[in-house]
Amino acid sequence: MRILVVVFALYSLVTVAQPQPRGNPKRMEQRILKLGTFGANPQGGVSRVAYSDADLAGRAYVMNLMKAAGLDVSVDAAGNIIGKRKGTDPSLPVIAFGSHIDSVPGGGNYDGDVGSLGAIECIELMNEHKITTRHPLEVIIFQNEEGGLIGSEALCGILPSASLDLVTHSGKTIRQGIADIGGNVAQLSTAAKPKGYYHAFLELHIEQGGILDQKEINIGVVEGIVGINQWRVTITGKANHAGTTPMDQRQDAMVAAAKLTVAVNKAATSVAGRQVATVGQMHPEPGAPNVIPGKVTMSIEIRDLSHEKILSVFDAIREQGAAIEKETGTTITYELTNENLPAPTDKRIQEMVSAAAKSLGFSSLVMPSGAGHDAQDMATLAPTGMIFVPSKNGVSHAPDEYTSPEDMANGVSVLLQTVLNIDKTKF
Ligand code: HGY
Ligand code: MN
Ligand code: MN
Repeated sequence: MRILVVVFALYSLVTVAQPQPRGNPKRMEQRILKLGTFGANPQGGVSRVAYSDADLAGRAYVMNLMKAAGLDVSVDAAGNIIGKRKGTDPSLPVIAFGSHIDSVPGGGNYDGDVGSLGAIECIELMNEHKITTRHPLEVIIFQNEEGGLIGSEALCGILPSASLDLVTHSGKTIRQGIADIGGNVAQLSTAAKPKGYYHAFLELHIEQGGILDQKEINIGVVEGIVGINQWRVTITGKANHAGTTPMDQRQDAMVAAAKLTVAVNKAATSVAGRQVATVGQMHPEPGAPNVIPGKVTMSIEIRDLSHEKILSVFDAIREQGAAIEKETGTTITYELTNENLPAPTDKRIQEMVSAAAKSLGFSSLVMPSGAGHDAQDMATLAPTGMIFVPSKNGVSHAPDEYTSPEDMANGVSVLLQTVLNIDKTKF
């Protein structure tokens, strides 16, 4: 009898003391540098814009990693890459986690990539530690996140059909792009998942701001993701000779655009809150130094955790715009080209992420996301959580975007523990 007690005590000591699996910093670094070669820019960083050859090459690379990790890989009708791993109970809803690998033009090597490779790393750890889950798992690499969360919108059944004809940074329309990456626009609706299909969704992502880095905190527990509205603005004046047209007889679209840009900044800074507003694109026509621009197209983007705040800032801009039209003799029109609603994350998952970080010995901070993410679409389908890791000097969407191998691996360790905790939880 005594021997039995000793054996049992030893066994329980070993199982209880099992260290939690930890992300492999070397493997994460090796893979993110390899992924960074697809669309690499000479000045550093990447331009792996959606549907480009670099995007196709990057997708092939991550699909191979997913297959090698034993996932059953497919591309849905929207062009999202989905890697499935069986659970012990196939009747249970899916736990999904993932991110994107497309980048902005002149972007960095970590935005989206950490969460995509981190999801695959999570599966590698499960394989190495012979971990099985009750729920089936899906690793999702969403397509064209940077073009307006296109892949996750399609997967959530909320992609406006008008979006399909938007021309992307690759020069292709979204419709053409989806075809080129293996989707099938004619069957787009088959990519949409019903409520109840997912048990939960998690996204690991770089913070893209400087809070964690400055405060030297390991993990961000995202409480909510900002809404993003984007408009295409067309300003029409009158092209004329730059030399012979007196200053008081001009209808200069560029002057109107300049005044509107200042008005955008003023509308965002003149009220309290975290809202942000940006003019990122401006295109004067005909674009010759000796011709007064007769037309300017430009972008306006407004973000906030409150959709109402976004609309009120836009109203203030339009009011200013009306005065600018009168002052410059131009007309200004606004076309909404993208609207992603703000999304709070699930409180229970927030607590699980904080608990996982603590159990692994990491510091953590509950914080909002100023960047948009596929998770904000997934939050319309299932309880959703986001895990942030630090961005060096808070830089993102730029060549010197950087997150250390250790920070990437920490994020993976927290992702894995949270997935395993969700697997044991009935929401
Ligand atoms: O623009 C964003 O916020 C995200 O990086 N797509
Ligand atoms: Mn991103
Ligand atoms: Mn981005």
